[in-house]
Amino acid sequence: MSASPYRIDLLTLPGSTAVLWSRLKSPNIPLLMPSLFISDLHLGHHSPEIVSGFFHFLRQQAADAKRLYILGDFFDAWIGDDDDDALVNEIKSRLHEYAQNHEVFFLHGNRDFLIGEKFAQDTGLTLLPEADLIDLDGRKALIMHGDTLCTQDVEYLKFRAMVRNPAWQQQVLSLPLPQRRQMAADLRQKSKSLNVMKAEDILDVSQDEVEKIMQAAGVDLLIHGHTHRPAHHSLEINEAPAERWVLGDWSSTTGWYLKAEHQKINLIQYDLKS
Ligand SMILES: [Mn+2]
Repeated sequence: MSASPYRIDLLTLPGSTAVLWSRLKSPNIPLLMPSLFISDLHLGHHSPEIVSGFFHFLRQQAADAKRLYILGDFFDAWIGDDDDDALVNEIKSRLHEYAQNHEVFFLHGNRDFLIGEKFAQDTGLTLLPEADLIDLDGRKALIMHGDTLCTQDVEYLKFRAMVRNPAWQQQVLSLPLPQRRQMAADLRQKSKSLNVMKAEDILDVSQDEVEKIMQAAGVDLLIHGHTHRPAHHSLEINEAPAERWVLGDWSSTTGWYLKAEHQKINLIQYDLKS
């Protein structure tokens, strides 16, 4: 990893140059190393451009990051950590390679909720709870996939309660792989009435739920994906300014990531081939 991209930023930071250079020399330089956030890549056999775009992202945009947070729906579907599919194995191996020099965190989306500890061990990433508090340059942020914020989608929340039940998961994961593959295919077919399976119809978050959860967590910063409505929203929590950042869903031509560094946050859309 080269530190050179950060040198120019020293000019804009407060404090003496000597202090900043000593920071650069230390092995742990959180202030100068960005954290990146992605979600909703929906990786799978149907999207070879996004898969290769993600590999490119790891080598380019994410090369100098300190931490990469994957906020769910990384895969379009997940049938169990024992899946021996060639594409799954390649994605795992690229993640593993990246995780040698970076910290990688993952929290579940509504499509890849069956990802488990074996996947985490195989790739070297850390599984996070479905909503987690993290420290961004001294600021507390709440991160989550975002599906639980869509409280008006009652049908989906019922489905979610079923599939997040450990007993249901255990039962499904004990089935032979070919049967699980078939189930995933059937589910996609049958679930077309469920909005969550149709990206274009995903409902937006409920503002009440956003405020409730931010108040409960005591944060003025929320980062999530899921809705495919990338944006920066300003709001008020406990009569103080707060913000909500929504990550973007990747397409065959476009990637999205959120970059937090130097106490600044930017949501970046870019051409997958750049
Ligand atoms: Mn989602």
